[in-house]
Amino acid sequence: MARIERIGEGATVLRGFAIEDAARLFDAVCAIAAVAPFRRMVTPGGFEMSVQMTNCGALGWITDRKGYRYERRDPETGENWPPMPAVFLELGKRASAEAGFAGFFPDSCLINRYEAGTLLSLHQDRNERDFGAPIVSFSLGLAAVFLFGGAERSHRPRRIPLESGDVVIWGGASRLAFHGVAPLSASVHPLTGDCRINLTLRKAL
Ligand code: MD3
Ligand code: FE
Repeated sequence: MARIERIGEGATVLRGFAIEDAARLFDAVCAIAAVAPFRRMVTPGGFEMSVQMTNCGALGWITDRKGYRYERRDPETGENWPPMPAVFLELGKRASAEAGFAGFFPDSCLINRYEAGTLLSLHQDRNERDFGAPIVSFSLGLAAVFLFGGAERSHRPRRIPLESGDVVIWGGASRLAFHGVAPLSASVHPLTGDCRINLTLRKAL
């Protein structure tokens, strides 16, 4: 079973929780990306993000010149986002229950793809309606250093290494914490090759 680490109020790492399912998760990501390709989105300020993103589920998170929001359709294809794979839902529910958030029912999954040098600068996830629901994240492939800050941007973040199969549940007082990902180091992983994939299961509505 996974090793449980409490890293903050409401924030729990389940080390290796998804190791046995990592290949199934990655296969599902590849099937989603075949329909809704990874792309670099543009921030409202006009900058292209270094992370490549896609989504599955009833709603998908997007950004463009008009702002950050959830949309039912992929703006690239005009189609609905691909459905949430059963394995995402099942593992997300199990992981959140393990961390003390029973009844989590995600309607959205943002999928991030990092290559060497890709980073995610400090931000809060606040486009969801219900901050009472946690966000559950799955790391696949190359390891990364997660930056876990506080309630204010000025709070210096802690560095938390995340490896393939690690699952983190962010809820309670940590739900609106500032967070990011340090630039990814170049390496190769047997599952994903030269990249890191992160899934975040969310209750957007
Ligand atoms: C802490 N993704 O997609 S997942 C994101 O590794 C995002 O791709 C990172 O931040 C990644 O928005 C980190 C872990 C995560 C997700 C949501 C959080 C940590 C969080 C919300 C509040 C606090
Ligand atoms: Fe985030």
